[in-house]
Amino acid sequence: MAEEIKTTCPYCGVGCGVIAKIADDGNVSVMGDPDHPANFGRLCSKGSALAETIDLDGRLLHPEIAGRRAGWDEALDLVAQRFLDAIAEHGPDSVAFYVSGQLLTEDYYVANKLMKGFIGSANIDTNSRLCMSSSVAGHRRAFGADTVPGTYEDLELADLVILTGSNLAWCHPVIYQRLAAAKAARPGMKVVVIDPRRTMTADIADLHLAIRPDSDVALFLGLFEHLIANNAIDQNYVAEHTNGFAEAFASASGVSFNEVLELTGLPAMQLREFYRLFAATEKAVTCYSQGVNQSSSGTDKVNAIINCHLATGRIGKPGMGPFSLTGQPNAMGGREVGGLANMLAAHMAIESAQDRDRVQRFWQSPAIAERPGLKAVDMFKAVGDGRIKALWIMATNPVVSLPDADAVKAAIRACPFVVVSDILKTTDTAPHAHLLLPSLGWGEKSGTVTNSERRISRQRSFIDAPGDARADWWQLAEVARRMGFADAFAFASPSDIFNEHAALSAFENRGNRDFDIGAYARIDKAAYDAMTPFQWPQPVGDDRTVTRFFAKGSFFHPDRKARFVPVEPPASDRTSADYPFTLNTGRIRDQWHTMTRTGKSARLSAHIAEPFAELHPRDAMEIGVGNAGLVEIESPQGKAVVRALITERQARGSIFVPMHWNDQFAAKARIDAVVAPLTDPFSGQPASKNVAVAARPLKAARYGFAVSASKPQSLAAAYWALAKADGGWRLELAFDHAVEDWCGWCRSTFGIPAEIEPLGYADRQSGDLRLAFFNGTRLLAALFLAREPVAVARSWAISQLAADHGDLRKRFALVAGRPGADKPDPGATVCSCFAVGVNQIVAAVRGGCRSVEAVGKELNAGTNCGSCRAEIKGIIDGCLAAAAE
Ligand SMILES: Nc1nc2c(c(=O)[nH]1)N[C@H]1C(S)=C(S)[C@@H](COP(=O)(O)OP(=O)(O)OC[C@H]3O[C@@H](n4cnc5c(=O)[nH]c(N)nc54)[C@H](O)[C@@H]3O)O[C@H]1N2
Ligand SMILES: Nc1nc2c(c(=O)[nH]1)N[C@H]1C(S)=C(S)[C@@H](COP(=O)(O)OP(=O)(O)OC[C@H]3O[C@@H](n4cnc5c(=O)[nH]c(N)nc54)[C@H](O)[C@@H]3O)O[C@H]1N2
Ligand code: SF4
Ligand SMILES: [Mo]
Repeated sequence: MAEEIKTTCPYCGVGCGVIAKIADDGNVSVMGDPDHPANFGRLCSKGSALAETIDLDGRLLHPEIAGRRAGWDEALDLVAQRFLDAIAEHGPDSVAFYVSGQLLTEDYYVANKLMKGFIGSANIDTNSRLCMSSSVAGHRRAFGADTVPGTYEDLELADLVILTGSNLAWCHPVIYQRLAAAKAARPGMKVVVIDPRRTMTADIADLHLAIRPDSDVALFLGLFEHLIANNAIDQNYVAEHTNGFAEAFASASGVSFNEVLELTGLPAMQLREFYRLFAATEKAVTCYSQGVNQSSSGTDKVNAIINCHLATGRIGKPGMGPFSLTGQPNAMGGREVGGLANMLAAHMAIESAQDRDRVQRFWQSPAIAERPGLKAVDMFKAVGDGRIKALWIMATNPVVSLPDADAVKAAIRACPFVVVSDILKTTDTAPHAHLLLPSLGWGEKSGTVTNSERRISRQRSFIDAPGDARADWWQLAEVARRMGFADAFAFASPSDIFNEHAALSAFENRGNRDFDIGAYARIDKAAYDAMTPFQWPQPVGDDRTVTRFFAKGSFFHPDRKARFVPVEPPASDRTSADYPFTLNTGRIRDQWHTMTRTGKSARLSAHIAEPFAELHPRDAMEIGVGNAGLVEIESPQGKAVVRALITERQARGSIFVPMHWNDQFAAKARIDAVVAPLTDPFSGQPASKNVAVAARPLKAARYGFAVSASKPQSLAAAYWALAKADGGWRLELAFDHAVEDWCGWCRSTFGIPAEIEPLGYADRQSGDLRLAFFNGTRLLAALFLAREPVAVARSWAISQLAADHGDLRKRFALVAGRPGADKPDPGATVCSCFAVGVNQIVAAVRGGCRSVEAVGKELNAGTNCGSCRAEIKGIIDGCLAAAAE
C-alpha cells in the first residue's frame, strides 16, 4: 500500500499543501492537498515537479572540514570553539549568522535565540532582508507591528485587485489561479497590474500601467490626493483610528497631477482611469511584492500604498486591504521568530527596553542584544573589512543572491572562519567556506512554515535522512550546547521548539502584540504531528476562524492608532552616459532562486533553458544586437553575458535579466555580480530592480548548441549555459575564436573515449560544423556549430539522446541537424507538465482552437498545474492578432 503524507511545498510563500505518496518501491509522487486552505488541491509547475528534485545527486552527505570528510563531533566542536574564541577576543559583535526564509520556524527560532539571547549580539540577518524587509519596515511604521492584515480570500472577494511590482502569474501561481478563477466567475471584477514590463500577469489585467522604474511613490501620492479631492476619504475611520493625516495630505498636495504624469510616464487617460477605479471601488485589495520592496524607496512605496487604504478605511474587511505577498515559504515564520537583525522575537521590538527585558526573562538568558545588528549588505561589508571573525551561513547562497556578489565572494574568502549549512556540496558559496555541514532537505526535515496569509502549516518528513545529514535546528542546538548553553537548548524535537516559540508569543502579551499563538503552547508531540493548517492569531482560549486585522482599528502603536507616513517621490533615474540602461532583475516561472533544486528537473529547465536579457526592439537595434545574439551587461560592479530576448513587452531603456543563473549553470550570468549594493535607508533592502548598466553585443566567432548524455566537464568557451534535459544535458555555447580541433574539444568536454570515432559534417563556406559520437546504438554527445546563433530544433536534438541510433540513416539525419518530416519540432516548451511546445500550440490555434480550454482539450496543455495558462492565452492572442492583420 502506498503511504500518503501531508506536507507543504518548500517553494513560494503561497504555502500550498502537498500530499506526498510513497509507493512500495520507494518512488515518490506528489499532488496538491485538496483540504489545504491555501491551494485546495492546486499546485503550480514547480510544486508538481517536487518529486524530480529530491534525488541525492550533488548532495552534501557528511561534514567537511577544508574539503576533508569529518565526523559531527569534530565539526561541531570546531564551530563552537571558533565562535567562542572570536567572542572572547573581539566581543559578541565579531560573529554573525546569515540565515534564510527557507529555514523552518523551529530552525529559525533556535538560531535567533542563540545569537540574541546567548551570544548577546543581534548580528543575525537573513535573505528576507533582500525580500521582505521594506514591507516589515512599512508595516511597523504604519501599524506599530509587522502585521499582514488580510487573507487570500480577500483577492477573490474584491471588486478591484491591484497587483503592483508583482508577477503573480509566475511567482505566486496558485494565488494567480485563484484570482483568475474568481475573475472568470465574476467578470465585473477589475484587475490592474502596475509593472514597467508587460509580464504574463498583465495578460489578465483590465489595465496595465507600465510606470517608469521606481515611480510608485509618485503614483500612490497622486492617488491619495485624488481620493481627497473626490471625497473618497472615510472620515470616521481616519478620525477614530489614525494619526498623521494632515502631514500625509501636505506631502501629497505637494505633487500635482502633471508631475505624477511626468514621473510615472503614463498616459493621462490611464492614470485617470486607475484613480477613478480606486476611488469608486470599495472592495479593493492592493497586492505588492518585489517591484515595491526591492527599491531604495521600498519602505516609502509600502507606506504610500498603505496610506491610501487607511484613508479609505479599506483594511481588514472582506475583500479589502494592502497585501504584502511574501516570497519564500517561511519568510513570515522568520519574521515571527525575529530572524531579522532589527527585530527581537515574537514580534517584539529590539529598541524597547521592556521587550528586551521580557524576552530575556522568558529565555532566562545570560545576555540580550541591546541594539539592532548588521543588516545583510552591511554584514557582508563587515565580513569584507575584517570586523566579522566567524560567520555561519545557513540555507542561502549569498554569492549568487546578494548585490555586488563578487565582493561578497571575496569577503567570504577573506573571513577567518566561515561555516555553510546546505543540502548541496557544490554551490557558488560552498567552496569558499572552511566547514560544510550537511542539512536535511525537503521531505527529510520536519517543522512548520507560515505563508503570506499568516497560515501555519506543517512540513513533514517522509524520506530517511541521507548520509550524515542532520536538521538545521539540531546543528544550532548542538553548537549552543558546546558553547556552554546546554540547558536552554535541550530540545529533543521540533515540537519542543514549537511549544517554546508559541509560549513566548503569549508571554505577557494581553493583546498588546499581534503575534499570539498561545493556544499551541502546550500541545503534545502527537498534536503537533497531527497539526492542521491554522492562521494566527490564536491566543489561549480563543478558537478564531476570522483572523483579519484592523477593520476596527486596534493598531499596535502605544495609542492603538495607525500612522499615515508622509512620503516624497524619490529621484529614481540612475542612468548616465556611461551606463544608459536600467537593469531590472527578477524571476522566471519554472526556476527557484539559485537553481539548486529546480535546476535538477529536466521538465522545469525546458521552459526557459538559458539566461537572457529582455530588451526593447529599438534599444536592441541601437546597440546592434539581434534576436538570439549575446549581450554583455556591465556596471561598475561587474559584468554578465546572456542571450538577447527582444520583445515589445519590455519598456524602452530597461533591461530585465533573471536572478537565477549562477556559475554552476552558466559561464557568466550571475547577475548580482552586476547589481550595485544600494539599499533602502529604512529597511536596508537592496534596490535590485533599478541598476544603471551599459549593454553591448558580444560578437562570437562561433555559436554552438550541444546535447550530451553525461554532464559536461571543464567547459572552455567564452559563453556557455547548461541545463538538465531528458536523458542528459543541453548546452548553449559561443566561442570568441574558432577552436582548432573541435573533435578534441568534444572529447575533453563530454568525456568521450579515444576509441569512439565521431560522425561529422562540415561546410567550409557557411562555417557549419556538426559532430556526433555514438556508443553502440546510443548517442553520447552531439555538437552543432555555426557562424550565427545555431538554428537546430532544440527539443528534437534532445530527444535524440533517448532515441535508438541503430539505423545509420538516423545518425545521418542527426548530423544533418534535421528532424524527419514525420516529427515536426514542438518548439520551446510552454506546458512543462505535458511537454507541449509553442509550435504545437500555434498549430492547434491554426486548426481552430480559440481558447485556453480548447487548446487543453486538444493537447492537454495547461490542464494539470495550470501555470502555463497565461502563456497559452498569450500565444492564442498573438496568433489571432497576426491572422487579423
Ligand atoms: N517561479 C518562481 N517563483 C517564485 C520565486 C522564484 O525564485 N521563482 N521566488 C519567490 C520569492 S523569494 C519572491 S520574493 C517572490 C517574488 O515575486 P515577484 O515580486 O512577483 O517577482 P519579481 O520577478 O522579483 O518582481 C516582480 C516584478 O516587479 C517589477 N518591477 C520592477 N521594478 C518595478 C518598479 O519600480 N515598480 C513596480 N511596480 N514594479 C517593478 C518587475 O518588472 C517584475 O515583473 O517570488 C516567489 N516565487
Ligand atoms: N538581483 C536580484 N537578486 C536577488 C533577488 C532579485 O529579485 N534580484 N531576489 C532576492 C530574494 S527576494 C531572495 S528571497 C533571495 C534568495 O536567494 P538565496 O536564498 O540565496 O537562494 P536559494 O537558491 O533559495 O538558496 C537556498 C540555499 O539553501 C540550500 N537549501 C535548500 N534547502 C535547505 C535546507 O533545508 N537547509 C539548508 N541548510 N539549506 C538548504 C539550497 O541548496 C541553496 O543553496 O535572492 C535575492 N536576490
Ligand atoms: S504556488 Fe507553486 S511554488 Fe508556490 S507553494 Fe504553491 S505549488 Fe509551491
Ligand atoms: Mo524573496
